[in-house]
Amino acid sequence: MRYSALNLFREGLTGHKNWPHAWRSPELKKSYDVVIIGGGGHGLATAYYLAKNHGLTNIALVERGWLGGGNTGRNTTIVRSNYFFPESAAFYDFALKLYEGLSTDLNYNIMLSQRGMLSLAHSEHDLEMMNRSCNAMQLNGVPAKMMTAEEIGKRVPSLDVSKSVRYPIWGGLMQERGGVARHDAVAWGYARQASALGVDIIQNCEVTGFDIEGGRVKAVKTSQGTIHTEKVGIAVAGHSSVIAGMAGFRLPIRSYALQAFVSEPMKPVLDTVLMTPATGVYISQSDKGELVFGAALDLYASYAQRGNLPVLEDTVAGLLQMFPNFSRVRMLRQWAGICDVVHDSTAIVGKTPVDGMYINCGWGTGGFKAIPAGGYTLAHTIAHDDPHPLVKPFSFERFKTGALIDEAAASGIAH
Ligand code: FAD
Ligand code: PYC
Repeated sequence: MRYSALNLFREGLTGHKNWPHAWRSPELKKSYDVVIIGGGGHGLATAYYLAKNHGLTNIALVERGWLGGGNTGRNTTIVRSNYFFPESAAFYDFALKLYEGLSTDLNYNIMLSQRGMLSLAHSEHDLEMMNRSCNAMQLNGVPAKMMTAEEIGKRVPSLDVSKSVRYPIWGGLMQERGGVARHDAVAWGYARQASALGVDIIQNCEVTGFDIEGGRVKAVKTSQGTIHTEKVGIAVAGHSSVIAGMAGFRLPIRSYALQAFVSEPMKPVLDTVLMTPATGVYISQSDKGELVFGAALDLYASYAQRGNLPVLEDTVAGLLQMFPNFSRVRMLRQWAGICDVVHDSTAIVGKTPVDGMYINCGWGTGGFKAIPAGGYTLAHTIAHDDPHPLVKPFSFERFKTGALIDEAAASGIAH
């Protein structure tokens, strides 16, 4: 089908009856070379790079709900690589570079908007820490700059930069390449290309267990039947401990709800992504004009994917400290996703204690920005049975050796 203006108009009038499906919906086969669990961004990207970079196409991707229905479709779409340690900087900047070429690579517009990511300092201490982060980023080859309060006031005129507010602004750390990307498009773009390369995407297919013999995975049990395979990639975000439990190992993870909110749409008022450690609030404005914002994790571990009222109240209070003129804006909706948090705020990507089983998890509140690199490196790890160099430091082994990478400050959200 050609995407001419006339065709778009005709399809709009006829209920999209001739609209081509973006990906196939095949029957599940009895065996595959690789099974990927989880149809979020990380699982879909893994399947895509396995097919594209490693020539493995006899793959099933199984998703218990619908593609992107987990955190990939629930996040606030911020992409950035302003991390502190060299290992994280290398990984997240690789992710951002892949994002920069992703619309072309997937031939699908992911609406990447590099409008700048600005973290605000509200005390001398914040400013010193941000100076350190800025220096670290530059040393790691990631462009960044510090901004004064005056420069910030000019860049974000709607922000209250006066000295009389509860959290006066002392300056900020800017990554100009940071920004936002359309989250659904990332999932759909990877799905479309993975499917075109031969990956079988199976929705409404829940993994319920594994057959493991002599320490090696032999089959995945699902709500649609057993799939025989020697290689399994796990990318299930908020339910990693549940799947690990089915395979007989434990992860150093606690799972919390993280909420987000959108306002009614408004005319353009904010063209930079802002994050403020003092209140934990972050905010951007979507292309539709909605304010998209959120703050800290809920305070207690839970799998209840809805969030609670006290965090909502704190978030709105923090937002109004920054933007008193938003006080009459109406909130449109609220939602939550479950985030798997590791105590050093760094993900786990690599081999598991079960041979042939590989995992990508523990992104906490910040794995959307990681999707292209998470998929790329997990695909390499599965194809070679050897961790990609970028994720060697993110291995499961680090909890034995003690080589933790504490990125709590860079996570932006209180962890
Ligand atoms: P998901 O997209 O959650 O995919 C995992 C999939 O696994 C799900 O679809 C689920 O249904 C499936 N699954 C689970 N169990 C099974 C099973 N037994 N069988 C089959 N399938 C199963 N990150 C950022 O970088 N920037 C942000 O601005 C940002 N904002 C966020 C805001 C909120 C409110 C939340 C909740 C998260 C935010 N994040 C952000 C984090 C980010 O969304 C996640 O880290 C990322 O989307 C994880 O992707 P994923 O593919 O691993 O997981
Ligand atoms: O990692 O940038 C991030 C983020 C913003 C909101 C939630 N996570």
